[in-house]
Amino acid sequence: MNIEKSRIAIHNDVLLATHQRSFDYIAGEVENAGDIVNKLAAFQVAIPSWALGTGGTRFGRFPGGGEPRCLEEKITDIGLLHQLNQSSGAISLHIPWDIPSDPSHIKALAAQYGLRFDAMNSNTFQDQPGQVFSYKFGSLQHVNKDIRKQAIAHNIEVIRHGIALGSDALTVWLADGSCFPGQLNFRQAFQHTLESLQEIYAALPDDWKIFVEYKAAEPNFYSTTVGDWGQSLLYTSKLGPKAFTLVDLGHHLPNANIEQIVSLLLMEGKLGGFHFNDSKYGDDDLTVGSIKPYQLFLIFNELVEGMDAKGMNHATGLGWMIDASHNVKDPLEDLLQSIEAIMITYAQALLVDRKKLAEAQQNNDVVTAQEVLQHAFRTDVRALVAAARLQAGGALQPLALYRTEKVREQLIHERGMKTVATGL
Ligand code: PSV
Ligand code: MN
Ligand code: MN
Repeated sequence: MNIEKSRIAIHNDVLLATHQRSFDYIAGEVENAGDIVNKLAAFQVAIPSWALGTGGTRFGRFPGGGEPRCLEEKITDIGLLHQLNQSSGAISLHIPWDIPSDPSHIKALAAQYGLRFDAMNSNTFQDQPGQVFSYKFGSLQHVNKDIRKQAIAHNIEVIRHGIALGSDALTVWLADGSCFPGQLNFRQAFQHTLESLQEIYAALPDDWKIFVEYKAAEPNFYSTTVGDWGQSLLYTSKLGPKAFTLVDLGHHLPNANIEQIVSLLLMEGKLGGFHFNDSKYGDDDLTVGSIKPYQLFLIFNELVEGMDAKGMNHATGLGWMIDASHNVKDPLEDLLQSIEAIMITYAQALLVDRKKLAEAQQNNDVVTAQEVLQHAFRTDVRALVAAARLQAGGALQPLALYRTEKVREQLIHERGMKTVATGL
């Protein structure tokens, strides 16, 4: 299915006068509104193929119907999001959940929707049917060399799928670790993992990157072999210039200062990208900006400052991805909310008066420094974000149009009520 351009135009016409009033107000308040709108229009966030269905929890799952049943339908769903907001122009696949049987057909379908293939994700945290060895006690860290070899081969296969689709990055998230003290020799687990990653790194094409994602805990609850940014940075530094650390916002111990981590990784040229989500307790994978919007703003503040200092292009300099799961919301509505939150926060970070902040820092004027940040954070930038969508051909209010067009109802009509999205 499609959301016709004419439907978007009718929707925008109805809202245009109100939008223009809000836009004129904010454009009069901030410097370079046009520049900010252009930056927002260029900023694209990849949608994970596994976030299109209802995730559920280990206690149960309550599917909402009309979920994509195959890779083609996942691409369609992301295409619909992109038609609505013009900010979701990429898809991140997980192998083997999304093995493309015919890569050129899949590539052509994605291109029809204006989508490109972002980082490919490998999976050595589950056993697959027909797999020779089990990952119960880890994959790249495993004490058994044959099991490590199997996991290495899988990652190389994922790179091959990615090459066929035009991707240029591999994200490795490992569940490897231990559940009880004494189970693992930490140094041996690290060395095995490093050697395995080195073999995968050797198989990367010249223009590819590898992202090493860290996570404090879960499914292992005593130790994780890539447990924090320090460990990830050790691996990526030892691997070489094509290796970067990936920050998933939900993968930290409580109260971690993520913005400081981001700032230092960026300074070292080792920040690869993000998995955006939000959380209150652990790796909750909630809607971006739904719990700690100020933290997200402080992260974007470091990103804008750090990327500008290095002359990096905001849109293309890092990998921007969402990693979320939906238990009680329509996944597509939830993703629209996440993208909106990212765009709003990025716009607010662009508003920070850098000169004034630097002066306040130089003078140890703590109060002014806080005022500068909070002034930007408290500015209502929604009209700037909407203007960027309008400029790019999207809808002024994507969520409202999604509902009035009855997209979910149409998907249920096409695919049925009892669908189970492939993946988690
Ligand atoms: C692990 O919690 C993670 O954040 C990794 O990115 C996985 O690939 C993803 O979730 C999907 O389960
Ligand atoms: Mn993640
Ligand atoms: Mn996660």
